[in-house]
Amino acid sequence: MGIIKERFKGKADEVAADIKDVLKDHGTKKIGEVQLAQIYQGMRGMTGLVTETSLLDAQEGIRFRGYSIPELQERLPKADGGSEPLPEGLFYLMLVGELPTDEDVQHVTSVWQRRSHVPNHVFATIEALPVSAHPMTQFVVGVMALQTESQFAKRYAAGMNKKDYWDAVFDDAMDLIARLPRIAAYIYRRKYKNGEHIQPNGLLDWAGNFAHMLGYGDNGFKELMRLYMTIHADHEGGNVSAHTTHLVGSALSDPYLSYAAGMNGLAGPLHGLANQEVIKWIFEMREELKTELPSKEQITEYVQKTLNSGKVVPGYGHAVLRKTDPRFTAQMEFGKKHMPNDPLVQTVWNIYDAVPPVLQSLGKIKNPWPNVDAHSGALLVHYGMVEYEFYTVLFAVSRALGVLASLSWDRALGFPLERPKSVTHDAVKKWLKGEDEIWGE
Ligand code: HAX
Repeated sequence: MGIIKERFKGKADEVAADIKDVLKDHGTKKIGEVQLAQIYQGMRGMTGLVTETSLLDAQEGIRFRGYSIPELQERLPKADGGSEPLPEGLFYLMLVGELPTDEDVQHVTSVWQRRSHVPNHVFATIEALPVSAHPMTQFVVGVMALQTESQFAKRYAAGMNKKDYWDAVFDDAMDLIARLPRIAAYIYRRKYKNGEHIQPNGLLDWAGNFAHMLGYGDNGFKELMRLYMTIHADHEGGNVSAHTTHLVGSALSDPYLSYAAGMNGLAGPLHGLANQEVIKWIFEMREELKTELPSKEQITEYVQKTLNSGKVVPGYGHAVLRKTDPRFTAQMEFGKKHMPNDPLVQTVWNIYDAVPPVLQSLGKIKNPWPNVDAHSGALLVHYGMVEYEFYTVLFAVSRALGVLASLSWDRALGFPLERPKSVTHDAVKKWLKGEDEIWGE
């Protein structure tokens, strides 16, 4: 067994034994109280899942195994000469629950390098799609084509013992993460760079090599990718992409099928696609106002117009967070350090000043503050990546780290099929009249 696999299994066995004890002593204890509105309104605030890799606090933002983003920026290993964390380190932390050493991170890098080969039929499958297909469509199709390589699916078909599910899921998770940058870069070069592909550089770290294959040799872009891949990786378990991956995996669909399902959810505009929508919205505003740097007054007016036409302001609001997203702040700090005078980046900051008071004045929005997607596009454009339809693919590559570490935990802890109860509106009304006592009491 590999070093990380062994450490992961050791930790998972400890937690599994503890869960058994906790359930034996406290299994009937009530956690929260479900209100009728919650089952109609997206289950907000309803605790319904256990996800080990990270925990979201509405005021403070995300913590990965207890560490905030600034703490990770300080404590996770960096590339030589770099100052942003290596996402390999975050993956190790989410998986094993402890901060990695430099050697641990080098080990993850080299395992992913070794496992990064993508078979030709995956590229041929992508090539069968029109080049005009959205990059997220091409990406998910590529992942589905790669499912032929699933060790879980093969071992299950051969009659695997349920005690070994975690082992096959772990191996699929490592293989898939290793291969995703190649698939994503292939789609980018196919769609936007005349199919001029760039071979991987085996000397680079996972995110650095991804930047290289995308065609961005600049050290600043490599650093941005390391930060980007770290901060987009996980946001506890209830968001659409994480929850979907977990749900589909609970049917023992293999990690390729589960991750692809999750990424179909990430491709929605209220979730990960918001990152392309933000930059599209800013470009349209600049075009309409005929200025590179709209004033705060102009932005305020444009926001009103967006709201009046029945659209959301992309990049603002959140289902759980009630403060500025620390992932936004981390990107703002990156912008201040590397490109403080970039007019697009300054526009993102002016929007940050202008939008919250307008959203607050509507009185119905629970969180008027920016989320992760409000900032990311402007940093990418600075380095020349203007093709905003591709942005959600970057998010998807990063999100693999969190959802696949979580899927490994799901199987190691032996979590069962997820199957909550649903009711009809009619049944609710009967229950309210006291005519139906079957559920809810
Ligand atoms: N602009 C306009 N209206 C907004 C809004 C925004 N940015 N955010 C929320 N609202 C509206 C909602 O549409 C809802 O309106 P109705 O009552 O008319 O339906 C009302 O305010 C209450 O919504 P809420 O309770 O504050 O927010 P939700 O938990 O329902 O939704 C969303 C959270 C993130 C979906 C929402 O804030 C939104 O649509 N934001 C814009 C899209 C976006 O940035 N998505 C990315 C979120 C982060 C993420 O997942 N990244 O991947």
